[in-house]
Amino acid sequence: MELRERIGKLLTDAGCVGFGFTTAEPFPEVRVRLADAVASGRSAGLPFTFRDPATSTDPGASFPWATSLAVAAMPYVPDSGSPGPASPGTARIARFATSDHYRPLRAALGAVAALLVAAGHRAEVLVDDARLVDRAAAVRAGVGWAGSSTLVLVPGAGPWVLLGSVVTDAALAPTEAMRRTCGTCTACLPACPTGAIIAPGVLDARRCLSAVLQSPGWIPSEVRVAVGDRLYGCDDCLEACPPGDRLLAAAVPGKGRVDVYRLLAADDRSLRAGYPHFFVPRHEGRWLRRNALVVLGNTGGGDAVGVLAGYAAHPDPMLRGHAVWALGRVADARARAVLGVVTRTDPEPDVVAEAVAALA
Ligand code: B12
Ligand code: SF4
Ligand code: SF4
Repeated sequence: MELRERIGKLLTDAGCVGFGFTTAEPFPEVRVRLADAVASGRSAGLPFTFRDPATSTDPGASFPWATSLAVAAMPYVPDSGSPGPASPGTARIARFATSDHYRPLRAALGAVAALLVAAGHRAEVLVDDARLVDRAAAVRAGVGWAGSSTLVLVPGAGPWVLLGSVVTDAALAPTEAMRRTCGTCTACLPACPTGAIIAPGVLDARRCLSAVLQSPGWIPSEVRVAVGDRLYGCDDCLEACPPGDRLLAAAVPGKGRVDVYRLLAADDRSLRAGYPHFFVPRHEGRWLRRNALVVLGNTGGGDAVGVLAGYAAHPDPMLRGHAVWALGRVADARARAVLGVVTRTDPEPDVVAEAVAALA
């Protein structure tokens, strides 16, 4: 069997729904897109591929021996399950993060790399790595097409796939890019709760809830209500995407919903152990607590006042600020009493400003 066929068989047997090959030549159009996103602020200060577009769009910059890329798409739905209907005091996790869904993809690509090495070649696995824009490789290798949501859509699975590559010095004949497009569909644009998809194929990450919930700092007040009951990630533009409907329908509800009260009572070590695959700065639990406080403000009602009042006295001013905002969302005399105390006693001007705004 030819090397390409053996790679394809390995990936298909491992559960990949798409694979293809492309050269390791640079992606000049994508480099321009990245630079444009950084210059306009649309990259929201995210590091990853944005930090050094010249490197992330040129496999040869990191791997001077690179000749080809073998690219694969692994579905994570229906395994991910679905969070099911919202219920007070709970938060949902986007399907890509209900467990470490990258693991089977990494394992499949690891097997491909091992095959290439055994055949006398060099090979390295790249998944969610700053040295390659995964979607650009997938589009050029014909694994899927670039959707208006910016996600790569794969026939049969739609957007519900994770992408990765093996970079190698083996000469693997390229597969053709897909001719398919989104056609007349534009469903993801209005489905986005914050209007982050500002034009087909253009995302403003400053407004994308997926970016907001994994970034450091205070959650911008203008998107806190839109956070709704999301703890981590956002699936709205994927759920709206018709090519993913069949897979989504097979995802059983009941996975990916978290008890917010339990999360807010947990110590740092339990939070790190409970969500080891979440990408939040330095794996600090405070970012998950911040997100949980916003969820409680959006969904908790009067039952949340006790926990929110406790957090309004937390030593971390960032958490106090979000607790105070959440108290303002609870139409309750006890919440207003706590807010009054905060306006008079909190040493942090930002927290006091939140309390004043919450009372207004
Ligand atoms: C930064 C990042 C984010 C940021 C910014 C996302 C963005 N749209 O740019 C944030 C935090 C918002 C994010 C969110 C999500 N992400 Co993310 N993220 C990344 C990361 C690390 C880099 C993406 C990047 O470089 N973007 C810059 C722009 C320029 O490129 P792009 O959108 O990725 O790709 C497009 C362009 O290259 C363009 N293009 C390619 N060739 C050409 C040629 C021409 C001529 C033109 C005009 C354009 C063009 O088409 C591509 C597809 O639309 C990648 C991993 C990686 N190393 O690549 C994962 C990745 C993109 N994320 C992924 C996932 C799963 C998500 C979420 C679904 C998670 C969630 N449920 O919350 C959301 C989806 C939000 C959305 N609508 O995109 C998957 C996407 C899988 C897929 N099917 O597409 C990736 C590939 C991780 C992985 N290895 O699987 N993500
Ligand atoms: S992930 Fe959510 S916030 Fe981000 S573009 Fe998609 S729908 Fe909008
Ligand atoms: S919702 Fe429609 S327009 Fe958006 S990515 Fe999916 S198919 Fe394309």
